[in-house]
Amino acid sequence: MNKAKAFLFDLDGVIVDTAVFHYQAWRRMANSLGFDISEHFNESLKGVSRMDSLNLILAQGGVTLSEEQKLALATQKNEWYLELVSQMTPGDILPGVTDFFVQVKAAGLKTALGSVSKNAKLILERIGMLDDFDAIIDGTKIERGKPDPEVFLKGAEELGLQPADCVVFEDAVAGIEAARRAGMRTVGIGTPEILTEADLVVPDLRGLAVNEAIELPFKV
Ligand code: B16
Ligand code: MG
Repeated sequence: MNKAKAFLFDLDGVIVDTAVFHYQAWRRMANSLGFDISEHFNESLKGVSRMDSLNLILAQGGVTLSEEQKLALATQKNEWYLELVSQMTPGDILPGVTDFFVQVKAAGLKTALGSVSKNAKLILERIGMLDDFDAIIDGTKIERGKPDPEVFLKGAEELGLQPADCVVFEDAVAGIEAARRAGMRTVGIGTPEILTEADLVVPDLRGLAVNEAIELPFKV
């Protein structure tokens, strides 16, 4: 097995927990339409693009709208979301991330961000990590959301590396599938019961040794 030359990181759920803010903003929108969404349902929105998320939520509430109305709702949700994100600070970086990045840089690995969020750069700026990535692939650079592999394939391409050189860190089922379809090894952040397809699953980056991820084999 190739030793990895680069680590590709999802943003939401791996570097920061913006899922709670997405949930609050989507919930506010659903409530304004007369229904509610559960925390459990919110799990299925992780890693899913803004418009795809909106369609799933409207289907959940049994609401049919025109494309124009949908765009207006997505814009409103994003404004509510940005109000929450604007209050983020470096204190919102998830446990273990900062130390892990120190080790990753010391090992000479390249890093890329692979997020479908159009707000990814703004969030990285808020938490002081904008300069920590050699490549940033976000929702403004891709046409297809996860589980399509585009976001991670573009990451490898911008780094000038092959998929076999890359290990992806992901918290979402759709993200693990995207990475696997890109031909990359995966570290799931969460629980093995949910991230069943990941090559290795850890609860967070605290206890993970960089060398273990560099030499990670595909799960058999
Ligand atoms: P935005 P990731 C994803 O980020 C989120 O997990 C998902 O819930 C969100 O709908 C999507 O970004 C789009 O975000 O509305 O900010 O463009 O997990 O790929 O980092
Ligand atoms: Mg995520």
